[in-house]
Amino acid sequence: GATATAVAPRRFPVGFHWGAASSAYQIEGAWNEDGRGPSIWDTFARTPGRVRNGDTGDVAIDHYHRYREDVRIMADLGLTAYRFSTAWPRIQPTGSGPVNGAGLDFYERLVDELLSAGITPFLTLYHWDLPQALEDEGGWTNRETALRFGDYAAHVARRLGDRVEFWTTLNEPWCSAYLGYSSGKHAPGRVDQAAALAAVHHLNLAHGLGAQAVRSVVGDAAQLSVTLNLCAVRAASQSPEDLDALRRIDGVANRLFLDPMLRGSYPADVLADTAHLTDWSFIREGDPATINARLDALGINYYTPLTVAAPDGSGHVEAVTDHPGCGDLSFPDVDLPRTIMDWPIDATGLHELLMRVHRDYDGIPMVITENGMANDDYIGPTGEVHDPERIQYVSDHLDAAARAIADGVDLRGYFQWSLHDNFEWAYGYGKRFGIVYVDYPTQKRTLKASAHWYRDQIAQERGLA
Ligand code: PNW
Repeated sequence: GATATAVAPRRFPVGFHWGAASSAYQIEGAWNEDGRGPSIWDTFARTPGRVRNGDTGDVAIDHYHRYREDVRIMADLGLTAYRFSTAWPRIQPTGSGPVNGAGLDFYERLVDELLSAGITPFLTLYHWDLPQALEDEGGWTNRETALRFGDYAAHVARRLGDRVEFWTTLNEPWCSAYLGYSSGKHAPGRVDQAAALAAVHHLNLAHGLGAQAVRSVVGDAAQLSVTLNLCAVRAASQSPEDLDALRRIDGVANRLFLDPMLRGSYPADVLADTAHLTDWSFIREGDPATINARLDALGINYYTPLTVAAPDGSGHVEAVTDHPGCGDLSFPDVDLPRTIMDWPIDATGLHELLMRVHRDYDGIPMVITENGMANDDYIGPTGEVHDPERIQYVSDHLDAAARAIADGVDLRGYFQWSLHDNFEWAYGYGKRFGIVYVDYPTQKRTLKASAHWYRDQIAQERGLA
């Protein structure tokens, strides 16, 4: 172009991981191939009214058959890392019992393809596709599911532990527990706040058992983490009432996961706040120690901040709420631009969140395992895809991440959500998060302007440009 842009000084450490992320159910398709069993998302998506437009992941973006082309796209973008998840129901079709070798074969092919392209695999063991047979026994409300997860993790580690270094147990247990069992917006679609709190504990326990299993199979070579969608929560004012609302939502959204995982204990104030919903008797002796497995890094997904205020005085309590026990709180509108998900955009929330975790949890190394936005991309006359809003969004969030590094945060990587447009859960294919456009009828992939921009940005930050 006509404007010469000075090469910015490198703001990210040598060895920083530059990646993009995905998850099995959102991209793979091939729902009934090679012995895959049904998951709770197959069931949910087939239940009328649950997913917009009746969309399902049956075909998705057919990554199961097109993974070679997709790895070529990653290499072309200069990604140094790729985050994906393994589908439990491909590997154990009913969630327990013998391994389905054909299911593991697929991930072995994918990992080998990545490695030969020089791309580091970041493997997530669970991104929401619970085998339906386990849900039939209570799903995450049942302690047994956590034990089964530990076995599943060991199976994957035995097959791939010789070539995968970066292991993540769970993606966003907040979503599994609260969207799955409290507000019912995600599979399995239950609305029961007490069940959601039991799910929190069993997901935490699954994390601990999974981490233990991977560690014992792979040893110290494994880099272990969990990915949390921590809530960058702000109080509407500094009044004691609003600050107490902040404490409560932070407790349920963040500390209920962070404290047992990183400190080995549940936050007493949150257990007390929710005592009218559950007596927490499902926490057994020894569980907090199991959950407190040694982690090498924490994965953080960040999209948007959340502002909270005290109950409005009307006495009204929402019957259906994402956050158990928080139906009385209010969430005032804030004056910020929004994405087409209606999520407010504010990159300073990412800086706040990184600083807070760094300060409260002993400087733990972190990786931004998801960040990005859904957009109505504009397709130009020659098929080029324009998404200037996404470029601005990513650029601002990278600036915020760089600021956190300058302020002392040990940040190890940044992953775009997502590499491709894909199945956006309850929104189906209606919301596009990709930096690569997918024309669903033909499965044709086209790099959006943001993908070209990201390629240049990575090269520049790595000193290759
Ligand atoms: C994350 N919420 O999901 C997931 O890890 C991805 O699979 C997903 O595609 C991406 O973010 C974009 O949505 C979330 O309602 C879904 O607060 C919903 C919420 C948060 C995260």
